[in-house]
Amino acid sequence: MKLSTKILIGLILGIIAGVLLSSYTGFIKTWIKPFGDLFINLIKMVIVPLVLSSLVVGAASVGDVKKLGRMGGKTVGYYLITTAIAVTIGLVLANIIDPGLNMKLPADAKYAGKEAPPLAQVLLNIFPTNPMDSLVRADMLQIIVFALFLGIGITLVGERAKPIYHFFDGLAEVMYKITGIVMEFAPIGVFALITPVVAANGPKVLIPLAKVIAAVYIGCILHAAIVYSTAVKTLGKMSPLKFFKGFSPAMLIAFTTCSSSATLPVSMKSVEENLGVDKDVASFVLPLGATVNMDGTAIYQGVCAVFVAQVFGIDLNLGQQLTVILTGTLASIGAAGVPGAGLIMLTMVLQSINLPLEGIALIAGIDRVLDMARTTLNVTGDASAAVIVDYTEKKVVGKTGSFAS
Ligand code: DAS
Repeated sequence: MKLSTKILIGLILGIIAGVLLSSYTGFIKTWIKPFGDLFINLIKMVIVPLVLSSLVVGAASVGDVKKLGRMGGKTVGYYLITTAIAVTIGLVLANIIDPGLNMKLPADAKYAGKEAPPLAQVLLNIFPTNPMDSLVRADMLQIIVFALFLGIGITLVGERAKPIYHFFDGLAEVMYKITGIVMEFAPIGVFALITPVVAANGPKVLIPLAKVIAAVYIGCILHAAIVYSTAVKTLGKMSPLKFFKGFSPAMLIAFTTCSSSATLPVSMKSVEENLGVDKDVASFVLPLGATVNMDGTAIYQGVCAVFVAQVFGIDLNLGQQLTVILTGTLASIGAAGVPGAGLIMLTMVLQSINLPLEGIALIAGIDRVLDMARTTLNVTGDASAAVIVDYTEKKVVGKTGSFAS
């Protein structure tokens, strides 16, 4: 039986268990949830060495900085365009569904969470001052930047740096192998991750905010069905069915872990083994996407901005909605690939159009359910970029002969 089928069975059984055991939270907490935490810890264990080694090898084996620059330009350009479309879809849907109309904020609703860091600081922080510290803290953006410099440095030094290249090449292979072993545990891990979420988010929590949930889920499904299908078909020359089927294991892991970075090893394995994407493309596009490309989060920002405005009886004018598109895109770039990151970035979007942060307190209660959809879309957007960049790079190589390996 295929791994994705086993994971799907684990997901379905977990949902059923969550419904049946919803009043036995103590049992779930003691005997089920720990297996979910164990699974997340195991996949998190491989992220840093896997991303570092595969990116160093990716950057070094690209052979020349020109190709790296071209891949980077295509990747970032695609990410920005699809993210701006995503925020717009979120805004349009929310204006149609009106999730916050006639909803009153409970008097005790207070948002005491963290606020988003200023964007300039996020962009400056990308460059590490101490790469070892970045590795210890698993700061993915800093690790990516350091790995790119290291890979380019290996290329420029040439023969004498070959031992370093072979070390990272071997480490990448080992980490891929460990990822495969960990993934055998995925069906149990997914079961144990989804059961407590279903038990905690029963109808009593979800129904009052069903419109917000509907707007985010419909937005994510539309974005995947329209934008990604069109993009992989026209720009990546791949059938959308093959794309979604081949990437489904990673989508299921994203749905249950709510973490793009925890899903990264599975994303890389899925695009390489099921979609034929070259390793040096996957190890460049996916780690970058897992930290800066979050179309699901962008949709969520658009929907929630309108929701909070409606709860407070505030009409958003066109200027404010355009501001939401800009800040929603930037917020999704700044959000980390971890559970709940989008909720923190929402403070930036609301502040940009002077909406009260108290509105976030309402969303916080269902944020985990919204995070499942937005994280799944986030990682799927990264995979669509990998397919497109891989196809266009193969076209370029086809035209100009093989690159220096
Ligand atoms: N959970 C985040 C991710 O891993 C997205 C978010 O919180 O918006 O992609």
